[in-house]
Amino acid sequence: MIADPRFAVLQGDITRQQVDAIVNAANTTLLGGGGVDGAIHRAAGPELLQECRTLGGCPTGQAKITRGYRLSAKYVIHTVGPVWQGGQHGEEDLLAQCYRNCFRLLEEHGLRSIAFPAISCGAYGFPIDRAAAIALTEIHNFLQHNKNVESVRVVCYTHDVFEAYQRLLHLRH
Ligand code: AR6
Repeated sequence: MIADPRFAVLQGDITRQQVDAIVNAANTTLLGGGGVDGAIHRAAGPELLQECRTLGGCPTGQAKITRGYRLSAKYVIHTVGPVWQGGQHGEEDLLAQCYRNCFRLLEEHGLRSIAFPAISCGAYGFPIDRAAAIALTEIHNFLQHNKNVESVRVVCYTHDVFEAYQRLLHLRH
């Protein structure tokens, strides 16, 4: 499905990515947490939390942008994925909205490269295969309509997430 050379799935640490923006899987307070959120705040330094304090939180499915401070990435796009509650609470649509709102901010700021973690696939318990399918659909739709962006990456921290993406990519090819 995504045969676009601008797209890649890799295994690694998103804080090390040299892209215009990395995406943070945050919570509605935007004041930090565990998982990828904790890793991004540690790598960016305390100035990131200071800026986040000015944002007034973020509803689930929405996204807000800050600078990247000590990260290689110039910006952090903070989005809040849904907590998985069995699938009957709009979780799939909310997760799709996360990706769309991150891409909207990318375009609004004229940025050309972005790296996503597996939003909601850790503490928030979203089934990985379903989350990966949603991510791939949204990334595909975005790349179809946007020809200026140079790179969209999904950075998987764990092998199970990486394998889920690989399975889907093979199925969809
Ligand atoms: N680079 C890339 N991916 C990572 C990294 C990293 N350095 N560290 C973890 N992951 P999670 P969520 C993966 O729990 O499910 C936080 O406390 C991880 O293996 O970080 O959206 C927030 O403050 C998993 O595949 O985010 C919220 O309270 C994926 O990132 C809550 O967790 C997402 O796992 C959000 O939960």
